[in-house]
Amino acid sequence: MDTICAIATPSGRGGVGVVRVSGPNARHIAIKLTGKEPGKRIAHYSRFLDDLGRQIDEGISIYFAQPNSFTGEEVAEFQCHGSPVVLDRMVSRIVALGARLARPGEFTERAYLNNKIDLAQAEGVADLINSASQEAADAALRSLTGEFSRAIKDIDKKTLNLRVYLEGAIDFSDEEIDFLSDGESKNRAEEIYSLLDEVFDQSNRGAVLNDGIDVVISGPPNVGKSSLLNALGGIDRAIVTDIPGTTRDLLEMNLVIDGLPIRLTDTAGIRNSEDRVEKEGVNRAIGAVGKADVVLWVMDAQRVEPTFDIVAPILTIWNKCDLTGEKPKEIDETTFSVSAKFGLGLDSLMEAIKSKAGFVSGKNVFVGRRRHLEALVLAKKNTEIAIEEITRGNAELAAEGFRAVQEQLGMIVGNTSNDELLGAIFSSFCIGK
Ligand SMILES: Nc1nc2c(ncn2[C@@H]2O[C@H](COP(=O)(O)OP(=O)(O)O)[C@@H](O)[C@H]2O)c(=O)[nH]1
Ligand SMILES: [Mg+2]
Repeated sequence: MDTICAIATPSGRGGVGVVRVSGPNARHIAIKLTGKEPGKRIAHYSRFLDDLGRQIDEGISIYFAQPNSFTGEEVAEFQCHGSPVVLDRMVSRIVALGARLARPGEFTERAYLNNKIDLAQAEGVADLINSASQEAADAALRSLTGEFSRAIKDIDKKTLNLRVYLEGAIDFSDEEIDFLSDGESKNRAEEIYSLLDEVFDQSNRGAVLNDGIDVVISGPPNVGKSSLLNALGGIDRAIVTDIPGTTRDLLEMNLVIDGLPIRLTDTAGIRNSEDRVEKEGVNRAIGAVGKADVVLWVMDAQRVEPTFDIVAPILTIWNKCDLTGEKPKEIDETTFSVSAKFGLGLDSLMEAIKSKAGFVSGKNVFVGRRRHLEALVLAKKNTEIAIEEITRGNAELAAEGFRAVQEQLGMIVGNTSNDELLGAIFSSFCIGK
């Protein structure tokens, strides 16, 4: 391992800027840069010096001796004034003293390679940095601190124990003992399945929390789609007129509701039009509807409106209830009577949007990454197969199924991983982490 360095604070000016160094040269670099021997884990007030002994800046330096650092290597951190010029000079000096610039996520990658954290925890670091809401941050923290990994490892251990038990059945198959018919293995296998199911559910909820959802407002012209966007977003963003065909382009707005990031898109009203611009707008609207997590199909409550074939989960909204005398309300689980203009009936609509997208707020949500969910789905599938084999009395095939389960669980925490996967995970980090 060579020595890496990076500016760990965001680019631009700030009160403080931090430069991080990790690797075998870190201590040597700290001595050359500050002119002093660093104590371990002590904050030193230091002058930072260039190669001719001229001062670059003054600030705090901290040195962590191996293995008691984030990366598990020698680490030095220099807290300077948050000037891009100062930080650049610091980095140039450190590179001249024998470090190279770190790749994105390389500090965390080293922490993983040095067994300081497992892969799911490393992902938690990135997810915490990227989290857009309190709930997403809490979920990421559960991964970072190892709560998610512990849940996975607990299932892994139970799976291993059951495998051992089943192998016993294979070894003693000539004798009278009938391991598989006493129900013990099946009970244990079913417990594993339900634990997997629970973690999957917790992770799935976290995935929604992290990625957010795409909500697209669609419907015929002039029904109040743009008014609904403005009402849900709480600002006058889209142009509202009584002229059909006002909205042409897709108009996006980002909201966070109860911690759930929502991308709300207003679209052109769907109708046959000779106008080339409007036609293009309608095409884009249909494209957006095709990619939505939830479609809000808006109609004018004063009229009988045409329906439209949509594959995505859809909520039907009868708007302008103020004009019909109808009360704003939830007509059924997927149909709502609202007034966008007067902001009536929108709370229950918002709740429905969240549940339609599969979002349930609550505790114990894990940040679920796509790859975690995929691994858990496969693990569940293999458990099902193994349970079937137990029922058929095939201890050997059941054990084989649980071996596959363990492999999937190992992928999540990184016991079994490959360079390509690691590359994909760590390259999405920011530099300096
Ligand atoms: N009375 C009433 N008028 C509304 C309501 N929502 C929209 N409108 C009016 O309907 C017209 C079309 O609204 P707009 O939001 O531009 O519809 P869009 O073409 O579907 O985007 C405008 O004159 C709005 O003021 C509502 O809830 N009540
Ligand atoms: Mg509009």
